[in-house]
Amino acid sequence: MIKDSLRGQVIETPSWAYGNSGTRFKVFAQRGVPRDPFEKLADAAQVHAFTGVAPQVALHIPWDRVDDYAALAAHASELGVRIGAINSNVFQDDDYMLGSVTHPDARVRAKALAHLLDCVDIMDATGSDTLKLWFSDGINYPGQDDIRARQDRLAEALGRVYERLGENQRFLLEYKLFEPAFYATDVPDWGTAYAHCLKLGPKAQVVVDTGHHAPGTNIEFIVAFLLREGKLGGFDFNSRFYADDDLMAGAADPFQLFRIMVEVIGGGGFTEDVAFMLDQCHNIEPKIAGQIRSVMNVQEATAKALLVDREALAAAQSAGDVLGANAVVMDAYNTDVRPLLAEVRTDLGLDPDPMAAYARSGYFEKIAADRVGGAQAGWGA
Ligand code: RM4
Ligand code: MN
Repeated sequence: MIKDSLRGQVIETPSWAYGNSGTRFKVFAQRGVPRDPFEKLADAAQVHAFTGVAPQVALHIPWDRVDDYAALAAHASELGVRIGAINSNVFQDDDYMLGSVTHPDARVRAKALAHLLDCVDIMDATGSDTLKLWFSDGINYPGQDDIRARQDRLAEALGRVYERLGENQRFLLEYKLFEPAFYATDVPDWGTAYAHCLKLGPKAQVVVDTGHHAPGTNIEFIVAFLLREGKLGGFDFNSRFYADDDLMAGAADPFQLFRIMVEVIGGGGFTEDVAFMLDQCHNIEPKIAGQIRSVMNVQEATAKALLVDREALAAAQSAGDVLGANAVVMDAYNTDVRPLLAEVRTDLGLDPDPMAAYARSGYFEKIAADRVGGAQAGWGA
C-alpha cells in the first residue's frame, strides 16, 4: 500500500528552476542553462526520467512565452511530461511599481487583469487545469494607499478571473508575508487568501508556499485547517533559514516537511486535488541535480509520513497518552526510508539512485557543450 502511494506520487517542477537565478545582488550564469521554454521542458523531463514522479512542469508567463502553446504542450508530451500550473506574472513591469490588480490607477489594473485572463487562455491551449496567482502588491509606507480600497480592487480582479475559468479549471491564490512590499502586503497570509477564495467558490483555493511565513509559523496547522475546509489547493515547496530563501525543499528543515506531509495524509489530502509543486531556485548548485535532490527530499518526507501508524496514534491520542502519541510520530520520522524508495524506483524500472544515475548519464556534459550562444533563460532580475 505504501509503495503504491509512493509510485503514484506527482511532484511538479517549476520551469524557472532550470534557468539562471540569483539574489538581488547577483545572478550567476551556469553552463548548459536552457535558452527557451522548450529546452526547460527537456531538462524537466530528465528529472522525471530519473525519479519517475515528476511528470508535470509549471510555466511562468511571460518567462515562458511562446508563439504556439499547443506546440509547447505537444513537445512536453513527446518528452514524457505535461504542463502543470500556469503562473501569472504581474510584478515585473514598470507599470506595477505601485501594484497590479490593486493599483490606484484603473488603467494599470485593467492591464494586470488582461494578463491574468491571457493566462487562462494559455491554460486552454496547454491543457493546464491550474492557474497560480501571486501578487507582489502592497505598500511600503503607512498612508501610501488605502488598505481597504486595495482589498476591494483585489476582490474585483479575482472575481473577473474566477468567472473566466472553465469547467475543470481552478485558481490557487498564493500569500506571502512581505517582499517586495515592506509595510502592508495585499495578500500577506492564509487568512486573507482563504477569505477571498471562500467568497468566490470551489474553483478558488489557497496555495501554501513554505517560504512565505513569519519565522516560527506552524505551517502544518495551516495545512490541516485548509484541508478540513476543502481549500488547500497545493504547495509551493522550498526551504528557508530566514525569509523566502527558495532553497531546495527539505534541505533546511526536513522535520517540518515531514510534519506537513503528516497533516496532508491524515487530512486525506494526498490526492490529485492537492498539487505538490516545487518553487525554488538553484543559485549556486546545478539546476537539474538540484531538482532531483528536492524531489527525493519530498519523497522521503512523504514515505515517512505514510509510515505513521495511524491506529496506534489514534489510540494513544484518545487515551491521552502524550508520550506514546509523540513516539508514534517520531518512530516514523526516524525510520530510514531510503531503502524503501530504492525499491519503489526499481519497481518503476528506474535506477535506485537517481542522483548517481543522472550524473552518469552524461546529460549535463551534453547540454553544456550544445547550448552555446543565444540568451540563457532567467527570471530577469
Ligand atoms: C514568488 C512566488 C511565486 C513564484 C515567484 C517566482 O515569490 O513564490 O509562486 O511564481 O516568486
Ligand atoms: Mn511560490
